[in-house]
Amino acid sequence: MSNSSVAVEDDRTGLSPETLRRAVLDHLRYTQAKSLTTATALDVYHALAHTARDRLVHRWIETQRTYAEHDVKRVYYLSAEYLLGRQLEANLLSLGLYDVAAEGLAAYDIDLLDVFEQEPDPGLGNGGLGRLAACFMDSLANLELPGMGYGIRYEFGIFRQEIERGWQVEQPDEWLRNGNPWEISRPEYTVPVRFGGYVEQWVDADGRFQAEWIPEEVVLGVPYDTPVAGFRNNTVNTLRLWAARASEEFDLQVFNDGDYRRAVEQKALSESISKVLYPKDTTPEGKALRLRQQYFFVACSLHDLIRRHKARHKTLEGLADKAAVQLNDTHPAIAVAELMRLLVDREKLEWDDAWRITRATIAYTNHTLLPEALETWPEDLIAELLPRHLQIIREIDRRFRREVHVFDPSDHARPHRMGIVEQGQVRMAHLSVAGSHTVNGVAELHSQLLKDRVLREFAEIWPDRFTNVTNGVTPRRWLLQCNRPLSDAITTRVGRAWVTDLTQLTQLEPLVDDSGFLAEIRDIKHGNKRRLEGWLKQHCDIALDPAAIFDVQIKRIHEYKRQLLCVLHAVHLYNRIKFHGETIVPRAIMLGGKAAPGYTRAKQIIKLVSDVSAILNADPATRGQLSLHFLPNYNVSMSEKVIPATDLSEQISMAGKEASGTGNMKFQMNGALTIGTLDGANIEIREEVGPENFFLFGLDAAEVRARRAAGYDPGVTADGSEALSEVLALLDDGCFEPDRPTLHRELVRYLRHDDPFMVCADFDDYLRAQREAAGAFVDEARWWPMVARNIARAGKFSSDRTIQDYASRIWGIEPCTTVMPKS
Ligand code: D6G
Repeated sequence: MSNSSVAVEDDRTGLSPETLRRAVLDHLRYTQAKSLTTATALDVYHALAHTARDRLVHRWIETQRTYAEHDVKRVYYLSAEYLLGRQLEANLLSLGLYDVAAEGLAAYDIDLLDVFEQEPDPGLGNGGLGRLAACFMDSLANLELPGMGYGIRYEFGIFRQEIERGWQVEQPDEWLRNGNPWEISRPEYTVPVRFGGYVEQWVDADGRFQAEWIPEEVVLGVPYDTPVAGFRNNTVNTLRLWAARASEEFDLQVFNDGDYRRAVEQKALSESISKVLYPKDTTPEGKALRLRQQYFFVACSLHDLIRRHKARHKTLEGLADKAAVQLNDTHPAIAVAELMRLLVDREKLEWDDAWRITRATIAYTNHTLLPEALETWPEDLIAELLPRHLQIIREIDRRFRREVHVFDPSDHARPHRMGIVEQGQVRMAHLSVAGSHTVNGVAELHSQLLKDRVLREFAEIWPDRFTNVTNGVTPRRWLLQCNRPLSDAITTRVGRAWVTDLTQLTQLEPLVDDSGFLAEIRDIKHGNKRRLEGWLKQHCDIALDPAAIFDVQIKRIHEYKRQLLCVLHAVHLYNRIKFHGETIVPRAIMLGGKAAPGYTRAKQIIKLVSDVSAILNADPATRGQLSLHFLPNYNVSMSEKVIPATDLSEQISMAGKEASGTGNMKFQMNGALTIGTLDGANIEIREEVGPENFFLFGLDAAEVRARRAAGYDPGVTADGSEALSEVLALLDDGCFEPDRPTLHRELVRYLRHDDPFMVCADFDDYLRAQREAAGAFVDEARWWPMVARNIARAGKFSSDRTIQDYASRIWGIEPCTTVMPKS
């Protein structure tokens, strides 16, 4: 680096090692007010984060300017959840500053990896749906697509999970405690949001019906912007999250009278809206606060995008040409009614015109087939909180039923089955379908089941409205960032283009039998396993044998995902070793995931894993052969460590229940083989890798239905399986619950009598597939080519492909390259 080039580089934006070094020292001094001698690891994190942020801001401003100048069409992604994961490492990689930062800090004896550990994991989501939204943000920026995420700035994200005597205990997640260097508040764009009150109606001089909502309460939405950078391009998009603020700090009169508590009560109530993420995964929370959250962020977001539109256009007539609004599940479904309200009441458009614009603007993604997860709200609750919206929803419903009736005038029950407001409940999925131009599922099977079952009658009337967009994950975080050794090996063989075009991995195809390449990916996997072993030893006091198969199931704990199968398999292996004197292929089974706080069965499953692992790991008979572990507080940053070290990926939901899954994809691209059912995106993964490179087991969705229809009796099924009978007997005898064998007995009873997700029916076939996997694992000449084929054929599962698909088929948006000013 010559001195002259240093001299012309801008200190706030330059990328040379020397400029960066100075920038970090400057931020340490002037942002953190510390010297090198007084700086803590947290100070270094903040200084480096601000250094990266400056460089993002530079591009951010230019991206937003470019979009505005070209008046581009943008997608607005409305999602109640964003499970972002840590930002510093991702941003350094996007900016191309990772290696420079690592070397620069090394000169001060600071390890960059330790700096990353200072960052809290922002957990503003529960699981797959929220992480998908984060991957989508990444891909939009990578593809230079004009897009913006809207959501809620929860003060507390998903709870921190502690395990006490085997039980999950929830602790608040204070992710903002040490400050958040990535967000910038924009109080200038604050939006007032109304709640409650009543509607005034009259007919104006032109004979037109008019309505005005007179609210009882106003809460303020304050936006916080987080930059989302594309990979080594100049695009930086915005994730805008809304925080609730009271419209009045406190009632001064009441305060002066000495009633301090009452004076601040209203403030606390208003601000509770963005206080905490609902820690429910798939079941709706029936509380008013949840509905307040949903309306709050939808109202803020629509207000904001309309403000942007109106800065350039006089009317909202052409809104759909400039804005695509995507509903991430039904959580933002109230957007249909809110947009209608704005168009009809405020813009004074005719109903039919407003409806045409609304439907041309909004699209809806369905994420689940579980009937209990299809959100409904009591009509009374909407009447109380959003009286005008209820009127609008009723009118949408009235017109909608008329269409349904015209489709099949003979079927009088049909409008009731399909209705939006029925029996005092508002069905948000029906509202979403009615108010959208496109409805998509998230994997082939899921989209098919939506059309054939859950939303069949809608698809009969509007077949063209339904489509599929299979989920994907960003290869930047889920390969480049989390698995540097494998990334480097891939880059050495096929070049670097795979980072932004994952289909390039097919270039590895000629290498899948190349002994040099196979030895390399084997060594990489072993290295990753040893690193995980060290990390789990240090942080969780878990001991692993790196020679064992790392057999992993990490995801939310839910009956349909069947963590029980995985535990029962562990008990089965224990039984074989301990009581049958057999030897098995060494295996370390790991489960991780959070249970919804009110979901008793899920919490019992965690307890079962803990109980079984306590006995099994302490027994000398299992030494060198088998261990079972519950990984506490599973989150994005933990998964970044676990996934690259995994050999066997457990994707074992009952067929027809998991809409897509995205963990399955992350494991595949990191060289784990899948043991799985024909469910969600597993089907497409198997199609890509070939059936010989996938351990399939279990009933498929049609067989599940047939079995149920034929009268499934899990007790009889269990009795018919010697292996399962022995496993259930051990649990029933209190083998793993010596003090008080009640919980395990209850679980056995549940399996033998209820078994709603057919654990018993799939058990023997699961064991068969597990034996096959173990056999393959010890046959290195078989295993590593299978691994290589899985990696080479992961290209389809990049969220870049997913987003390209949404952009061209649903949103109608195009790439727009950021023009940087000439310096
Ligand atoms: C981001 C980046 C900032 C830009 C702003 C635009 O905060 O440079 O000015 O977005 O916001 P809108 O005016 O588009 O809402």
